[in-house]
Amino acid sequence: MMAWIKVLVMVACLFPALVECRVRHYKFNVVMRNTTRLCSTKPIVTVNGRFPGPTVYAREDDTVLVKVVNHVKHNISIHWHGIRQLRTGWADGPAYITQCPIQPGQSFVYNFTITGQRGTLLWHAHILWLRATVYGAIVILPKLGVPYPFPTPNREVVVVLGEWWKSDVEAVINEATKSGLAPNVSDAHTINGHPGPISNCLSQGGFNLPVEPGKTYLLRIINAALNEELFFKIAGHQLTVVEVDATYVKPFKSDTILIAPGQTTNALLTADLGTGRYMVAASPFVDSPVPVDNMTATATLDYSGTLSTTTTRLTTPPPKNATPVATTFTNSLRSLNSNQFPAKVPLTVDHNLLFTIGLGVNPCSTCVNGSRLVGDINNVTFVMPKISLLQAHFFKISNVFTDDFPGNPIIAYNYTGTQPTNLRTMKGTRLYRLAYNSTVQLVLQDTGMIAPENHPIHLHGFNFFVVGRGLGNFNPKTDPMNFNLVDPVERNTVGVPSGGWTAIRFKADNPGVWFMHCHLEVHTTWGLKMAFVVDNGEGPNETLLPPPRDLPKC
Ligand SMILES: *[C@@H]1O[C@H](CO)[C@@H](O)[C@H](O)[C@H]1NC(C)=O
Ligand SMILES: *[C@@H]1O[C@H](CO)[C@@H](O)[C@H](O)[C@H]1NC(C)=O
Ligand SMILES: *[C@@H]1O[C@H](CO)[C@@H](O)[C@H](O)[C@H]1NC(C)=O
Ligand SMILES: *[C@@H]1O[C@H](CO)[C@@H](O)[C@H](O)[C@H]1NC(C)=O
Ligand SMILES: *[C@@H]1O[C@H](CO)[C@@H](O)[C@H](O)[C@H]1NC(C)=O
Ligand SMILES: *[C@@H]1O[C@H](CO)[C@@H](O)[C@H](O)[C@H]1NC(C)=O
Ligand SMILES: *[C@@H]1O[C@H](CO)[C@@H](O)[C@H](O)[C@H]1NC(C)=O
Ligand SMILES: *[C@@H]1O[C@H](CO)[C@@H](O)[C@H](O)[C@H]1NC(C)=O
Ligand SMILES: *[C@@H]1O[C@H](CO)[C@@H](O)[C@H](O)[C@H]1NC(C)=O
Ligand SMILES: *[C@@H]1O[C@H](CO)[C@@H](O)[C@H](O)[C@H]1NC(C)=O
Ligand SMILES: [Cu+2]
Repeated sequence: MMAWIKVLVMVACLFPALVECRVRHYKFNVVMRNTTRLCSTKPIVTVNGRFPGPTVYAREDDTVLVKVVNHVKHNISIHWHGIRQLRTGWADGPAYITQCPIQPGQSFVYNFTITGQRGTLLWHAHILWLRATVYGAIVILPKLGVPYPFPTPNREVVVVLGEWWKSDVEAVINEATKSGLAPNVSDAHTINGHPGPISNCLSQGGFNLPVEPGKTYLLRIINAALNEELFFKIAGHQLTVVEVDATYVKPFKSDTILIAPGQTTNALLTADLGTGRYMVAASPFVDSPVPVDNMTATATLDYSGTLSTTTTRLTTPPPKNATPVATTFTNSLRSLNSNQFPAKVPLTVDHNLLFTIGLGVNPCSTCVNGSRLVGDINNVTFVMPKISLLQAHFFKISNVFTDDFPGNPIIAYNYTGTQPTNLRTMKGTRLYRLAYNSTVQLVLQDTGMIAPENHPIHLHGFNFFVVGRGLGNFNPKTDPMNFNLVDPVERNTVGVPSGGWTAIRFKADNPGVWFMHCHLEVHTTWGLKMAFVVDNGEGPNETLLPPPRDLPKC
């Protein structure tokens, strides 16, 4: 009898709009599935055989328990991208940073509580390139009875953007790792798993979004692509942006949304055209001379009652190098900063950091050119450890990492000027140590090594405020005078402009080891990554919990 009641409660809890549940159970079976996209059949790694994977629904303050069972031959781990994981770093997910991978045949229960967050986030695999097909949405509803700070939509729709390779993605990155050159770009972008009808594969339908005239829809847009920032547009309609990375923003209208891998955007769409069929487009944004998949993914917005003979009204995506469109969107983002949702920007700074982010070239005798492309932060190309950094930190295991990550470039140079002749980097598993509650100002400075490029930098375990942004080299004397310390946007992933810089601030109020990396997977693979280690504060509420018993072993 009790067992049946437990099962009923668990099932009911999958419908959070109907019942209140403080604990939500999910089961993720990692399995292979054959699929046909772009008219080619291939097996892909999925969760529960679904692509994109299942949406995780929860309410603010809920505890989420996800049992991940690995039925495939790859090691796996899942990251709950943007979830703060207060004191529960063990459930964060990046392989060899906070846990050893879940090996074939094994399982692990991710156990975390959602505190002080509501909105849209995403989950994805955080090992190798498996997140190409292993991803899905996280929808965090406000506490029961608390309304959105914007008009309640009639319906909500998850829109996950992705990237598709005809080949096996692990073969793509393995080939590149062997040659030392850049990996092949993808063959298509996708909207909810579909490249859309306008592609060189006529048999494919696309994602269809049915709407009724006069109604309002909340689009929960997620960029789960591996390597490309995307523009998102709907023919004939404006979107009202109300939230990014699960933080509310001051609403603003835009016909184009810019979204980097790892970012999320909630936007209201009013179906105010009465009838017809309208093209939805996701296209790349790259404003540097690097190879890019230039395919546009399409879907259809379909008004009820539209005749089947009606042609779809098309939209023209911005050119892929449309920096002004991207900049206008980025500059429109402001925290809501209301009484209920204040922007708690740190006003004092304990650690004033400048990190250069970019690429380099190191010798490699077995590589095609005798050299290998690498990524680095402050000239350190990160070397992955053999056991997780969080375990090494918690159990005080030595010789896994050092805590001497340079807070500033060791050699200062004109970062965005003429390319230096020496493109070499050094290797290391170096972390930057922060005392609990210390405040950080971090300037992320793009370099022109190889090519200036827009890097979406993601910090685990924290939200940060984006207080400033500019082109060229950051000027520590004049640029801080223009910082926005009142209502800067709060997020977990920020695009550093090509040949420019972005300044962020955060408070180190979460003990543990927290990964920071470029969310272009190709750059992460190349070593554009590092981690912060945040010490415990005072008392149990400021102390990292002990590891769960089923934490995977290496
Ligand atoms: C996928 O298709 C191949 C070839 O048709 C088949 O051998 C394999 O069993 C299928 N795998 C799955 C998981 O369905
Ligand atoms: C989840 O973690 C909490 C501590 O944060 C613990 O009290 C609870 O027992 C855990 N639940 C499971 C099912 O492991
Ligand atoms: C990468 O692209 C090249 C050139 O198109 C092709 O020959 C190669 O097979 C591709 N590699 C993979 C793993 O798909
Ligand atoms: C897209 O890229 C391919 C290969 O790089 C190129 O041949 C093609 O001309 C490009 N198309 C557009 C519209 O830029
Ligand atoms: C490496 O080789 C490729 C093709 O062989 C060439 O296009 C490229 O310029 C070379 N890159 C470097 C950094 O030497
Ligand atoms: C850096 O180089 C650029 C391009 O050559 C130049 O315009 C700029 O003035 C230089 N900046 C500094 C601080 O030297
Ligand atoms: C980076 O490190 C390499 C290897 O130690 C060194 O040769 C190079 O000068 C360094 N470059 C910078 C910009 O610090
Ligand atoms: C951290 O800050 C909170 C207030 O924000 C304070 O209550 C707590 O004592 C501080 N802890 C430490 C270790 O400074
Ligand atoms: C720890 O946090 C809980 C929940 O926020 C609170 O009820 C409790 O008083 C705190 N304990 C201490 C020692 O600060
Ligand atoms: C899976 O992870 C374990 C533990 O780190 C490692 O020993 C093993 O080589 C990995 N397996 C594969 C196929 O990468
Ligand atoms: Cu990058």
